[in-house]
Amino acid sequence: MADRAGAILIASGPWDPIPWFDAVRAMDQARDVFVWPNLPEPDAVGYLMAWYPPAAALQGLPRLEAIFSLGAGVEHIVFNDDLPELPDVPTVRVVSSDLTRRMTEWVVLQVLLHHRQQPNYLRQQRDRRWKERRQPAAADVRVGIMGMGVLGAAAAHALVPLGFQVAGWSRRRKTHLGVESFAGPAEREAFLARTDILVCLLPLTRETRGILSMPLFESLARDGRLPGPVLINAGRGGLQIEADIVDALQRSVLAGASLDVFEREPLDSRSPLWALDNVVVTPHCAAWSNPEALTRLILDQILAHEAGRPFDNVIDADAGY
Ligand code: NDP
Ligand code: OXD
Repeated sequence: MADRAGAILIASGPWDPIPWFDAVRAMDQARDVFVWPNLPEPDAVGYLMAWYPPAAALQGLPRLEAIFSLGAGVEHIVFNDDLPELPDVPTVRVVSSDLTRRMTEWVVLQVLLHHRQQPNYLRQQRDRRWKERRQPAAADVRVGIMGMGVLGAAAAHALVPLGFQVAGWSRRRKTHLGVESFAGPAEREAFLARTDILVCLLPLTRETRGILSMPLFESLARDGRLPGPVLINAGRGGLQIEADIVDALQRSVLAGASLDVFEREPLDSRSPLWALDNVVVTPHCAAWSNPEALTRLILDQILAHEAGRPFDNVIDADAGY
């Protein structure tokens, strides 16, 4: 490590940096690790571990070699107006079986919850009311996943064996067993028109911002076996227009929603979403970034890079994900 700047700087924005610091320390005692803003040797920093990093943390790092996002999403780095021009180094995102399994759990939970009409049964239970509802088979319900990357594909592979008709929409066509693939803007309407439960696992980019809006909700299938279309979003809050979601739920354009992400987080206590029937609100916890699991991956990548191998999971800066 003598001729290279091998130290790590952790700039974890709103997240507590200590579990990340402790994880690096436990796994690599030889490496210097600093926690922003405590940076005695900027010249020594080769790697930045970042989550909503403050602007100053990206400046004055002359020997930086890579930025590691502490989550799968990277819009907090690439589309963050508060940041200066990014250093010309690779930005690496999280691809981790730990994070992927957590997201799969959340998606399957929300799909089943709406499919089995659990919000209605919970309301009935509160009212001590015994009423069986007509229950379609999973085989009669069409799930559509927007974003068929690491997380979307894993969710699709978990939903297929449950019997759902699963399709995915992405920029490029995919070949996943049992999953119909729709690609690009030209096939978006056909994808929506066959979808009863829409799961959104898109990244937030210039193209996807605000995509979950009234015109899209109105394009979802109206001939399904459930009481109406359902929206499930764990991608990013910037993908959704919350006023449209509220309006769509109130006018039965949507029959239900599960939202893990919001235009502004934390969700304002005055938001009508908290109190709407058939809406499940979770606090951006669908897939927690586990410091031990993710630090192991980051350190493995750093060691591979220092041995002359390329980084994995480098984002495409032009596409923004
Ligand atoms: P990937 O980069 O692996 O996948 C992104 C997918 O979106 C790809 O299939 C890509 O298409 C598709 N896509 C991107 N832009 C478009 C577009 N304009 N039109 C159609 N499809 C598009 O990301 P991940 O699966 O790892 O993560 C997805 C997102 O999930 C993250 O960016 C993050 O925002 C969110 N997330 C949320 C968490 C939470 O706790 N709520 C936790 C972790 C992630 P193609 O395959 O053709 O490139
Ligand atoms: C992520 C997140 O992007 O936690 O990983 O939102």
